[in-house]
Amino acid sequence: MSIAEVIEKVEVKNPGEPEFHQAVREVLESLEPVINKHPEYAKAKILERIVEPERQIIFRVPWMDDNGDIQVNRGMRIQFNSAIGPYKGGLRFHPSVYPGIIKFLGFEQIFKNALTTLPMGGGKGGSDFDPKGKSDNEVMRFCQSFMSELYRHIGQTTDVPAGDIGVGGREIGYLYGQYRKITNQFDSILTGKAINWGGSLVRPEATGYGTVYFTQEMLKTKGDSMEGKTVLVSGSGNVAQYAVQKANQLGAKCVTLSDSGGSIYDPDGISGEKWDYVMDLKNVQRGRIHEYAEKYGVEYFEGERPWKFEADVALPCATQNEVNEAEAKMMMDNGVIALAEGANMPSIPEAIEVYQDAGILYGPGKAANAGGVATSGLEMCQNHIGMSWTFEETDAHLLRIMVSIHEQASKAAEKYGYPGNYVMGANIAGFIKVADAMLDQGHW
Ligand code: NDP
Ligand code: 2IT
Repeated sequence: MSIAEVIEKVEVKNPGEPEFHQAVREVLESLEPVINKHPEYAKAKILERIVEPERQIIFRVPWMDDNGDIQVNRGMRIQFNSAIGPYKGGLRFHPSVYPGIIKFLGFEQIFKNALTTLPMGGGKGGSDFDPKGKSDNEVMRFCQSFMSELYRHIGQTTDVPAGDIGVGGREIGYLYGQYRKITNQFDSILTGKAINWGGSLVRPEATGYGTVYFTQEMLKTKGDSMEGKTVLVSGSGNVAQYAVQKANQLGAKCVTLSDSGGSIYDPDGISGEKWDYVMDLKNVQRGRIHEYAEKYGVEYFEGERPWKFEADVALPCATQNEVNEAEAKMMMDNGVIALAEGANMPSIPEAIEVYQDAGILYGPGKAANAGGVATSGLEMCQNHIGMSWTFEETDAHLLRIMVSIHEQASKAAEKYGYPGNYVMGANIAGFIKVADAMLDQGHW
């Protein structure tokens, strides 16, 4: 089957799942030169196999709200590919979750995890549960019910979930508590755990830090750095928060944040006490970003995304398809020279074309945001050896891994005739590692 035929078959077999189609198309369209050079992949039907999840689990999650009413949500875990290690990838709790979203994320995760240099396969899960406006007790009861089914499908050498949108330290705690209650085991079955019960230092920071480390590596190829750069950041959750902190540490100035309500623009930069305020607002008060504008007297743009301001660097850190073609053009006109994706698939395909036509440094999510899952791999490693590393040791591993991902993507892009194209490079390097493992292990 040609690449176009495989894509078409995915569309027919997975109707109504545009995000999954988009992710498959983006990866497979990069692979033409690889498939031409390696007929053994076509012979072993690697493409046809890699687009089909190894296993998909969908389950009922009933829970009781604070009024005593029973609510019912849908839970799922898609175990996509375990050729190079146990399934690994986050859980997303958001009302938009349905199999098409989880498949797109699980598919991306296969190649991202391959780039981390660590032995992790790809998977993803979640629920259409909306944590917004729920009490801690409601979130706990939901997590307990979710884990009461999920526990039988995961394991430290089988599948190790973690956080994603709507799943942070609080949810991982409740999920882990229920796993222990059911199994009587202190297994390494989740990452993103708190530091006092098996978590790793730097895991909370890792995705945001890693995205900025990757940006720094891209800038280095032009003899440039983060120092003095003005940065647009979207989102105000885990990834955005620590992207801002690391950018500040490297001498840049972050001027925007957003949430699903709108964006704030603070031309003086979000640092020091203002950054502490965002951490408290989002992680403790669970408030909205417009409250920042009210507190610091800056502008709030309701219902708008933060891409219209002058800047050198852009870091989309909220969600999929949050940069459209017009916004991408606006960024190019406003001076953006580097864009790295903290979020998964935040740029629509037409936006990516705009970046590539303009020749900016563009780091796609599966390379730029791999620091989160990489540090999850470091957390598993520490759990397995029964030790914990210092912040400095773990951060040094993270930096080394991000440098390696940049190098793998650059080398693969160059080898296959697309120098400087990190989309081609990341897709090709990630794919080859998994495809070779699948070849080695026979056709199943
Ligand atoms: P959080 O839940 O901590 O934060 C998500 C942020 O994005 C919030 O500000 C949220 O606003 C905003 N957001 C979510 N959905 C939408 C939407 N549909 N429209 C507008 N804004 C939205 O999640 P994370 O920071 O963990 O995740 C952010 C992105 O990074 C996701 O794409 C995730 O897949 C990716 N990622 C996360 C990793 C991790 O380790 N956590 C690792 C690698 C990638 P609101 O509160 O209003 O919903
Ligand atoms: O998209 C991602 O890489 C994550 N949400 C992190 C997954 C993980 O297992 O740490």
